[in-house]
Amino acid sequence: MLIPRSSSCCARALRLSTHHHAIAMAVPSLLSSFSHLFPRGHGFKPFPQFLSSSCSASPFSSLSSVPSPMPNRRSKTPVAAALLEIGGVKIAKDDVVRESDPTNNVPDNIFSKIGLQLHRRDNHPVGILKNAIFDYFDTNYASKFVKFDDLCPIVSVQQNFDEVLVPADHVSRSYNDTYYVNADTVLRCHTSAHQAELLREGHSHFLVTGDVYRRDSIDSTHYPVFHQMEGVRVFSPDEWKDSGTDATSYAAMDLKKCLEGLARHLFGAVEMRWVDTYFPFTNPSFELEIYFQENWMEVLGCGVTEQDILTRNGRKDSVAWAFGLGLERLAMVLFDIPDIRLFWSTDQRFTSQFSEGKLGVKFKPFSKFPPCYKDISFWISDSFTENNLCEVVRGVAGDLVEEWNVREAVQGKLYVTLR
Ligand code: FA5
Ligand code: MG
Repeated sequence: MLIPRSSSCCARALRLSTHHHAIAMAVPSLLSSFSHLFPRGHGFKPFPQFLSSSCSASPFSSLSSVPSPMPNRRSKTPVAAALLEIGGVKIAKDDVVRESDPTNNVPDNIFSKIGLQLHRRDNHPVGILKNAIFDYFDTNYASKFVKFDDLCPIVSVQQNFDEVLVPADHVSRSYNDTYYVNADTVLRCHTSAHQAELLREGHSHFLVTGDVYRRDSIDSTHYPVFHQMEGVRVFSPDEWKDSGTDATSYAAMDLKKCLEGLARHLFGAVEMRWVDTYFPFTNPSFELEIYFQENWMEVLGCGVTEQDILTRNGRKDSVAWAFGLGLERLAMVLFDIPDIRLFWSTDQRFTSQFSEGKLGVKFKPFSKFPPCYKDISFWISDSFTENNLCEVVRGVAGDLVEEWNVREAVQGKLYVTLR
């Protein structure tokens, strides 16, 4: 099934003038802000027709096709700030979350994550990891890789899918898998959305880091908002012509060498394996898996860029490789963080464990209950035993008291801390 497109700017203007007086003034400036996103001929065509679809969430490596329609569902969670600015683009909440618009499936709880940009916080595990990866590339490639980490996550369907050759019926395009702002505009579901425009701008070595959005399964390694780093390296014919191998094999070998080096730089000795896979934008394509908590965990996808992408973007005689790293997944291995949801914690017991440039830190688990410390002191008799008092505490608070520490016992007085 194709997701239909038609431009209905008029219908949108009408809707705004009849139902949304309050935001009508803000919309022209928002639209002109969005127009910066499509500077090279990507027309911004707001609010075409919508058809939703259903199926279990699938990654890009899936070959299955777009499934059949299902109704739009959204959760009711706290509302975020109404106006954001990312990479110079102003984003109004009313234009990203519109319950009454059938072409829009972005819920409040997803909007509330836009602009948080964990990857730009030097004290956050995702930011610490990003900087460590930058160090690797700067050291090994003489700072040749240009870095982008503030590109707006609201992109056109063309950028997110068409320009990286995602087939029209690919499941990742469905409303079931992707957050649509309108039928032509999405919250990027991978940083590959920026590949083509950066190639067109003439970049040959670049890294794009950003937040990406997917309707996906619920478990400790999946979250609907996570962070990816895209890497692209373009080779000119001079670079492989004396290698004794063909361009594709040359690029594939270089890619694996680069990523294995990165894994060693980050983790030292770690068990990893390459798995052959499929992506619409690379051939051959691979995934790297790392052994973590008694399971193989997929941490990145990569491959040799499809020639068509290079040709369409002014690199006809070149060959290139590209990768997309899942930053949370790598950070989970690096810092021993058992659950991807922890990255969003603002609890001091989480945030205080990490600091800029510190890679060797291992996460120390803490209670899932909010902190609540009680300092208590008692007069005690000679027959006192700690276990007697523990029985009393257990009798009153059950399992809510997780730890009991005697701070001091002097002259018939006992000082304890309960947590
Ligand atoms: C992609 O997104 C491709 N764009 C990667 C790529 C780029 C391939 C360039 C080739 C060339 P995939 O859907 O497999 O591929 O996601 C890449 C990584 O993101 C995964 O390996 C995983 O580490 C991470 N990831 C995917 N889904 C989630 C999720 N829901 N939560 C957290 N991390 C995720
Ligand atoms: Mg994958």
